[in-house]
Amino acid sequence: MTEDKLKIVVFGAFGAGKTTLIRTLDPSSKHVEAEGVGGSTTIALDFGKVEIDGRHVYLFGTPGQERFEFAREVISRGMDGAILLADATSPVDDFTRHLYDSLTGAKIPFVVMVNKCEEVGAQPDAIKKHFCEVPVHKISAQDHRRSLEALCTFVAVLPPGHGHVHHGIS
Ligand SMILES: Nc1nc2c(ncn2[C@@H]2O[C@H](COP(=O)(O)OP(=O)(O)O)[C@@H](O)[C@H]2O)c(=O)[nH]1
Ligand SMILES: [Mg+2]
Repeated sequence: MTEDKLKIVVFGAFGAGKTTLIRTLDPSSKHVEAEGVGGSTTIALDFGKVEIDGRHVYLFGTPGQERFEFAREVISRGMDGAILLADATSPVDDFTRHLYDSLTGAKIPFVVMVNKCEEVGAQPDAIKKHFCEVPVHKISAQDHRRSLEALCTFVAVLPPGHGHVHHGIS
């Protein structure tokens, strides 16, 4: 098989809009939530697929709380690219900063998408200033056109995915 498969993982703090973005890009995406014993902790994952220029793009949404570091590590293994979502309606938090530093250090191709830009009072330019080393796209995850445009721009610069080279089992 010479199909080009890309694994892209969406990172971001709780509430940044990861689930919304993946659902907008793929309305039939899957959202899974699991509750811990006693209902104290909830872990949420998203999975969606989009085809862009004949390339199969698989989108994975990671848990957006710090304590789920292990789950993020497992989900992000073998990723071809990453999207970091930041919220334009609130200041950049330490966790988002931590994700940014980790992704920069990991040498994974990634972009920042500043979300909720259509909100009254959103300050996308102030947020953008925190992320100088990578491309930043201003989006609204509720807006299909803007979200897809940003994803397409990112995907266009990605080399063929690992799935192309290392075949998994199916
Ligand atoms: N105004 C606005 N709200 C958004 C946007 N994207 C997500 N939200 C809202 O932000 C909240 C958190 O979104 P969600 O996708 O669940 O975030 P997640 O925790 O990162 O998965 C929800 O109430 C969404 O409706 C957006 O582009 N604009
Ligand atoms: Mg979510």
